[in-house]
Amino acid sequence: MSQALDEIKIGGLGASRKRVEDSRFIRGTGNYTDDITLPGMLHMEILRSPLAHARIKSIDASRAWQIPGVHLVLTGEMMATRNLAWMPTLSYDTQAVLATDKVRFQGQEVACVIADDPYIAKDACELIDVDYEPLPAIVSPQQAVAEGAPVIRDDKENQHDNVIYDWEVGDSAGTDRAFAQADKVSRLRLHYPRSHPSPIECCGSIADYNRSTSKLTVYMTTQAPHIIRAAVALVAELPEHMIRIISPDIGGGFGNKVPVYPGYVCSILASILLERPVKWIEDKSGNLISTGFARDVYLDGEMALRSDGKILAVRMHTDADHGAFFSDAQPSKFKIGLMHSAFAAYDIPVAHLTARGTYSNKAPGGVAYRCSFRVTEAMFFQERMMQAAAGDLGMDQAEFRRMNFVADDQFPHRTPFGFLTDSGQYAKCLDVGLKAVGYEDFRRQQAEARGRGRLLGLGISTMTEPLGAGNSREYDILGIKMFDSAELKVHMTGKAIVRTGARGQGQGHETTWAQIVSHELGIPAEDVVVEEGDTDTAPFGMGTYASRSTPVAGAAVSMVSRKIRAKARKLAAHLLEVSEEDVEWELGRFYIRSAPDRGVTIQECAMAAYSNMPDGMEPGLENTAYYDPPNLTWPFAVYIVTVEVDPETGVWDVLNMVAVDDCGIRINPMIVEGQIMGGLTEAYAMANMQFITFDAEGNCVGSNYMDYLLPTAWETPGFELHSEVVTPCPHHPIGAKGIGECAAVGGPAAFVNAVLDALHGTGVRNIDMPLLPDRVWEAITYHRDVSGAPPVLTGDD
Ligand code: MCN
Ligand code: CUN
Repeated sequence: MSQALDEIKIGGLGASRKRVEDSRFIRGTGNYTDDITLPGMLHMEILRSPLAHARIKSIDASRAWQIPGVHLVLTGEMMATRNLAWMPTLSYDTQAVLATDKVRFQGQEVACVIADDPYIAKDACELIDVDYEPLPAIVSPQQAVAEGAPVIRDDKENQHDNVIYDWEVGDSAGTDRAFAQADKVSRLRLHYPRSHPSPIECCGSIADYNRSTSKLTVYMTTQAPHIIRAAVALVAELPEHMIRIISPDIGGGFGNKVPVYPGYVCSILASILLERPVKWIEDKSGNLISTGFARDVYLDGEMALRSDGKILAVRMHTDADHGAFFSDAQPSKFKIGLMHSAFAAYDIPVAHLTARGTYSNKAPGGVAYRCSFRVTEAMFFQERMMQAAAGDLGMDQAEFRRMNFVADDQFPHRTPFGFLTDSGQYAKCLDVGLKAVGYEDFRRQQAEARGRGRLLGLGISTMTEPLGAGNSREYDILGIKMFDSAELKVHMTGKAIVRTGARGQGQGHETTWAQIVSHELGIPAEDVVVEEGDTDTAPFGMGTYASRSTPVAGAAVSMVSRKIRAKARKLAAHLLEVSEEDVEWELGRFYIRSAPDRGVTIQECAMAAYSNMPDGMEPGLENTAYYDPPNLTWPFAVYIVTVEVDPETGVWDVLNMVAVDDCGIRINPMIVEGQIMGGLTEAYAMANMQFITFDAEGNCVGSNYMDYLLPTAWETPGFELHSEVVTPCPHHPIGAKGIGECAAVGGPAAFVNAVLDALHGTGVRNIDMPLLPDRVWEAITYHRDVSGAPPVLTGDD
């Protein structure tokens, strides 16, 4: 206990330390990509396609070249001469850098102008004449596979239709057998609309090629700088040691800053050609129209049930709309990400999932927005299906979940799709949530209110998310194994610097990694500085997404600290003139077992590493650890929402929302709560207001914040967070599991389930997100399901 208290004092594990990075962010002294100005820097703007699908007959840039201040106009044709018109994606597909043959989505990059300032560049873009021959657009997976559909990717030799893959996982025959024995089969079909991470900062880069040193430095908004370095080395055929990627402060990523975008590539080529720094900063509509979409899947499935409520099997199918290029950033083995993490929390003997990915005339999508590779869609379907099945059985929602949960003593548990979950207390989380929301009481109120024509509803959602890819046996991106790293240097005065291969975008790594060092070594957290994002200084790592930082890089911070401690122990033995076996450790201090008063601090050991090391010992106190996790971490959460729906208008208000998150040991409880609140806010936005849709010509609706709504503090409901359930991760060095995405993953179904619960008895089984008032009203008024994306209204409507 006293160690725990001491540890809180020095800002170690469990301390709600204030975020150290915030002192610069809230003073306006952060250093974002757009804050950086280099001598002689030029500015790049991108000309984007106004059409979703069209053949390019010609591009005439002569008028643009004539504008004073224009240095370069890049077109696909010029890129092609350097073999850069196309680039490989992270999913073994190709993506046009600048269009040559056709444009395949509205907003696609067609040309770039590099000029003295961004305004000249923008003006010059408008003088580029592109002659397009419009082609019919495909905006859904259904259209993509229809007879006679135009082939979008006719650039690919063996591509004769719009299907990217047909993929399956699970046990098809076993699932069929289980369905044959079912007392009841419950079915559900739904659509998870296309959404966008929309971080405050858009994407951008400053490429700076120096001819005299042959060094290319790129400042850019990337969540994974080392991956970008490798990609640039391989695609542009530049020597890797001459490439330095620096990811400065990032104004939110949420997955938007994982992929490689044409703008990055063009700014790099422009800088090489012009031998001057070239800055590209995307504008808001460029960001919303062309980068990093998520979701856009149809999910279909059925559940085989025994009449007592036991789930016997699940069958799922998904149609995923990937847009014009298959550019998902995800582990290579899995075509539809980790969609097959569905139903991991439930004890279901057998399941089968089929997935079909198709091209469409939409911007490339499939980025996992705040989601460990399609887990959001998986959990949404799972929890909507659970609600539908409980309803079909006439069973209580909570009871149906509880009876099917994997029990605490069933771990390690093989999920129906083959993952191995290792820990959790699912029923306990549910109980805490039900108690907090006052379940029985609410059900009484609900019945009573109904008598008076008021519609109250309660929705439950649970989620368990596979966080922390690798292990390297199963997880790789383009063949690069997924693991991570940390380097720790303890200076002679006992102050330290830790660097990792991760790259925070607002998650608080600068605060929490120091806390891990503090926990392992007893060095006060304020004496540890954290640095990430510079490939010349940080050890190799796969970056920050899929909430993998704590499970992997965070674990590496622990492991490297332990290596330092092992060396410090030798130094302590030397200073205390005893053998190493006689030395004991307590937080921040080694002492002699038989004489506990005689000891040396970790700071004294650090000084000795530079001034008084034993004969033969290598000087210094520095080390690096690469960490390849034995398994993913499996956090669990229960989210419960209560709502009131106005039958006259379809408007629904959240009365209460309770979140019970078990992410194992919390390094910094305050940061964890911040992550949960942020995720719940995004979940609320998805359920309530957000969608990006396309008209029949492929025009994107949602390319500005009038159409794509972000929730403000005004709309966002309050959240009641519970932290009393803690199941340490059995294989993580400090027992932590990831948390960054959980609430965004599990949250949406809780809201939707609550609204549908309020409509109980009307026969309405599904309303697809977003639950806009007119859609809810339509369901109530006409007693019917409301499916698909909201229609696009045109001027004629
Ligand atoms: N943490 C903790 N105890 C735990 C788990 C985590 O104290 N048991 C802390 C971590 O130390 C870290 C934070 O919580 O400071 C999030 O940790 P983790 O769950 O490991 O997630 P990552 O750091 O890998 O962050 C990625 C995740 C993802 S994938 C998206 S998307 C997302 C998210 O984080 N993007 C964000 N949260 C975001 N928060 C902000 N402010 N901005 C973004 O762009
Ligand atoms: Cu999944 S969005 Mo986050 O992984 O960067």
